[in-house]
Amino acid sequence: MNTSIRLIGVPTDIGAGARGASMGPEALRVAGLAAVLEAQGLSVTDLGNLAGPPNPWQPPHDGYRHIDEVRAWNLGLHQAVLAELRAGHLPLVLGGDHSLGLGSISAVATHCRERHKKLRVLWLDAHADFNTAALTPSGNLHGMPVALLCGLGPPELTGIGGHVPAVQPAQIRQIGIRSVDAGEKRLVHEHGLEVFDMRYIDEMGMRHTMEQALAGVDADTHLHVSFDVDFLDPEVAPGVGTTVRGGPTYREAQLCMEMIADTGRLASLDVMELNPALDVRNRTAEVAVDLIESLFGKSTLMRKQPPTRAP
Ligand code: HAR
Ligand code: MN
Ligand code: MN
Ligand code: MN
Repeated sequence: MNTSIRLIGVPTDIGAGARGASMGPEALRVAGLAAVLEAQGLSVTDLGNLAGPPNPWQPPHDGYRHIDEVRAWNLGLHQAVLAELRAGHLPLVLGGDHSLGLGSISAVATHCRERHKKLRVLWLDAHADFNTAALTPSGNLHGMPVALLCGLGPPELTGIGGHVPAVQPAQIRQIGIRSVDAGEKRLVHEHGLEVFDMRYIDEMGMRHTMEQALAGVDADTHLHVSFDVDFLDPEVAPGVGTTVRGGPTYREAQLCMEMIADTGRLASLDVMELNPALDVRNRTAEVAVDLIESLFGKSTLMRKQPPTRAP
């Protein structure tokens, strides 16, 4: 795995339905993110925060809230992530709300096209984030980045990386999903998105889920993880704007991260939707840092191989 990590803070809640994710980057720093990764032998450079427009807190226009501001933040993030990838680093984006997945992942997709790498995106979230202007109940763009990446939406957003669509549904696996709007459900089905929802995880277990989600990841694969902190059960992670009951436990989430780490292919990461204004003594930020530690290979024992099941 690439051991040169670059932290990119993106302090905005421009696409969210609650204010406060703009404080996410600092909360992750306060929870000790850089030190925890350095203790694992990784090299960490904190590039500080990107700048962008303030949140004007407007109602939707033509189905979208703050489309110009969302574009501005995502253009800046796209350029920052692409520059780090081209320079050989592993960008770790500190969000910020999940509308920023657009800028981050469109940059990763561009990099993969330049390097002739396969792309696999793991979207860890309670939500499918596959809404359009016609379907959204809120106009909040953090409910739309996956659709935008797949080319569904206005050109000023879908075209941010210059290639439309930025990614194909077949490159994406969604995990932990348990809140999908009625019209969004139909669109997810039409586009053949592969979704490991909570029902799947309950029935099959996290281990089998991750084996399926990671199937086909090989030495030529760039693995991107987009970690929406509301993926986690709200009992574990209350500090997010849109909690949904019935998410993965702390331990299920750890296994998810450990199995991603085992591939050795993690090449870029988003940590999104952490909202310190809604958190309890920075507990959610600390949980997120624990999980990121596992994602970068922290393990209890020096195992040569993962434990195997009895035949
Ligand atoms: N589906 C709802 C909407 O579009 C809620 C989306 C909430 N999204 C996030 N990110 N918090 O996953 O308004
Ligand atoms: Mn999300
Ligand atoms: Mn979510
Ligand atoms: Mn790469």
